[in-house]
Amino acid sequence: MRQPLTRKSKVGDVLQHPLGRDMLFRLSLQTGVAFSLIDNAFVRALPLTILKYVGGGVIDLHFIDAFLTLLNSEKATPQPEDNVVRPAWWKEAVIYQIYPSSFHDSNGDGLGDLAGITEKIPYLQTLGIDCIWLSPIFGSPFDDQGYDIADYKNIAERFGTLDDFTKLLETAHASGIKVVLDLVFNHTSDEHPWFVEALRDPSSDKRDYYFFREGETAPNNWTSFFSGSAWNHYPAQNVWALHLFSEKQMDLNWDNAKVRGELAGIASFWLDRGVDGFRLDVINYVSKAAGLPDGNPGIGKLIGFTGIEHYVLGPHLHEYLHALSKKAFLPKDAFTIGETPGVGREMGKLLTDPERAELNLVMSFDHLETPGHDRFDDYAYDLEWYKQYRIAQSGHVGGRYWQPLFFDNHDNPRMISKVDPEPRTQPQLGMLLNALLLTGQGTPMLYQGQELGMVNADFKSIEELRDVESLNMWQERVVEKGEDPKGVWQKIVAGTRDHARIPMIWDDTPYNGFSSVTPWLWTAHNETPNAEQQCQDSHSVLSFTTKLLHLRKKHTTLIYGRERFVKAKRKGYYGLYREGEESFFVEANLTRNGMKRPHRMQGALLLSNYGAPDARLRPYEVNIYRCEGSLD
Ligand code: TEU
Repeated sequence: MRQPLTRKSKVGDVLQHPLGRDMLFRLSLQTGVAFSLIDNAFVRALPLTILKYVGGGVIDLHFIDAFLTLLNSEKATPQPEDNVVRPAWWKEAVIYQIYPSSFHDSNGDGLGDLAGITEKIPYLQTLGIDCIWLSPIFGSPFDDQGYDIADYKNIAERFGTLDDFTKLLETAHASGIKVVLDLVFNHTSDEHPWFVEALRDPSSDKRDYYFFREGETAPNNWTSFFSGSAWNHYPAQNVWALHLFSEKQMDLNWDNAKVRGELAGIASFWLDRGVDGFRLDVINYVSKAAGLPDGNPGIGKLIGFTGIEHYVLGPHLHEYLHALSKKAFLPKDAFTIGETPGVGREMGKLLTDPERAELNLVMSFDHLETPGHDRFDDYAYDLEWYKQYRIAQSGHVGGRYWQPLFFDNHDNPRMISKVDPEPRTQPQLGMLLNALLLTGQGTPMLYQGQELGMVNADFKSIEELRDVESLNMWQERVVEKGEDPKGVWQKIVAGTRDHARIPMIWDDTPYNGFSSVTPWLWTAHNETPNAEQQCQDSHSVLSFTTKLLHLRKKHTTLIYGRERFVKAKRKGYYGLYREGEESFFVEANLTRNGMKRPHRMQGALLLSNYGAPDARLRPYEVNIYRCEGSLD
C-alpha cells in the first residue's frame, strides 16, 4: 500500500503516484512549462513545495494541500502494460461520430434527423467505417444541443421516433456498422420530470436525485464550464441547485443509490434494443467530494474552473463505474468509452484495465491544445506536439490498455484550421491528419466531415452562433462585464464549438444537400469540395481516407502491430513503424515547409497524399509503405 503523500514528499514521490504523474503533466500543459523540466532526476529529488515556483504564483501551501488531498484519495496503482494482445471489435473498428442535428435533414425542417442518417448508411459503408457514435438523440429542450436530456427513453421529436431509431439500427447492423449512443449521466435537463418534481416538492424522493442546498448564499465557490456560478438560485423555494454546465443541466447525485439504479436501467433499456455500446459524457465528474467543499482559488485560476479538484476524479468514481458496468454493460458485452476531461495516461489505465471492469476506453483532450494554450487561444497548433504526445503514450497501450485516436469532434474547432488555415494545403493536411489516426495503435475516431477535410466556418457575428458555451461567454464578458467585444469575439471565433457543428457538405444543391431550407446553424463556409465531388476525384481527401480505411481493415498489423518511432528528435518529422506479421512504415512532414527525408527504408509504396513520394518531403506529405526490411 502506497504511503500517503505529504507536504514533505519529494516531486519524485508525486511522479510515482498515478494521479500525481497525470496532475503534474496537466500542470505542465496549463503553464506551458515543459514536462521534462518537472520529470527529471534533479527536480524529482526536490521537495514538493518547489511547485510554488511554477504556475505564476497561484501555487501556495493551500494549493498543495488541496492537491495532496486529491492525490491521496486514489489508492490504486495501475498494472503495467503487458503487451498481451486482447482482440476486441472496438479495437479493430474505426468509429465515426455523427452530430445528428448537422448530418442530414430528411424532412426539410432545417434540422438533421435519424431518417437522414439512415439514408446515408450506404455512404458510410462505402467509406469503410465500422461503428457510428451518435451525439444525444433523446428528448431534450436542446439548451446544450441535446446534452441536456429530459427523456432518456424516447427520441427527440426533431430527430424522429423510436421506430425511426429501430430502422436506423437495423439498417446500420445490416451494413456491418455498429451503433454507439451518447449517454449523459452526469446531469439531466432541468425539464426532466425528476428535476421538475424535485424542485416543486422538497419532500419528494427525487429531491435527493440532485444537489439541492438551502441558504442565503451559494453553497460554495464552484464555477460552471459555461460561465458564472455552478449554482442556480430558486428564490421562491429559497434553494440552490448544482450545475457544472449550463443553468439547464442539473447535476445528478450519484451518491444516491436510486439514481445509480435509474441510470443502469436506462443503459439496459437501450442495450435491450440492440445498441452496441455507449459514449459516456463527462463520466469522470459523477462522484463529488463529500460536503461539496469550496475549491482552491489557485487551482481554479490555473485550470480555469473553480472546484474542479472536488469532482474531476471523485472519491467513489471507480466504485460507481464498476457497479454500473457489472449491472448494465458487462451482461450485454456492451462497449463503453468514457469522455473524461482532465484524466491523464495513468488514471486512464485505472479506468480501463479489463480486470477492474469499469470502462473499455477513455477519451481525454490533452493532445488537442499545445502546452500553455486553451481552445480559445488563436494560435497555430504544432503537430510536433501531437507526435511527442503519441510517443509518450506509445508503449503504455497495445495489450492491457488501448486508446482512442482522434482530432475533430463536436466540441472542438476543425484540426485542419487549428494547424494551418491555408486553403492551398488544406487537402494534403486533411489527408495527413486522417493518416496519423488511421495508422496508429488505437481505435481511430473520425468526426463527420473529417473524411472530406472540412474546416472551420467563417462566422462573422455572435448572432450566427448557437452554442450555449459561446453565447454565455459573450453575455458574461461583453454584456455583463463590458469587456472589449473585439477581443472576446476573437477568442470565441478561435474556440467556438459551432465550427464543428456546421452541417455536412453533401452536394452542390442549396445548403450543400444538407437540407432544402435554411439550416438551424448556417454561415458561408469554406469551399471544401462536397462529398459528391470528392467521390468522383481519386485524389480527394475522401478517396484517400476510404483507401486507408480499407487498407487498415486488410492488415491487422496496422491495428495490433507494435509501434516504433524513428528520428523522434527531428522536429516536424514523423517516422513510425508498425510491426507484427508484416511491417509498415509511415513517414510524414508535419510542417508547411519542405523537408529533407531523414530516414531511408526499403518498401513498397501503398499510399501517398501527393500520389507518389519525391526526393524531399513536401508540406504535410504522408507516405505509407509496406516494408521489405529497413535501413535504420
Ligand atoms: O463535454 C465536456 C467537455 O469537456 C467540454 O464540453 C468542455 O468541458 C467544454 O467545452 C468547456 O471547455 C461534454 C460534451 O461533449 C459537450 O458537448 C457538453 O456540452 C458537455 O459535456 C456537457 O454535457
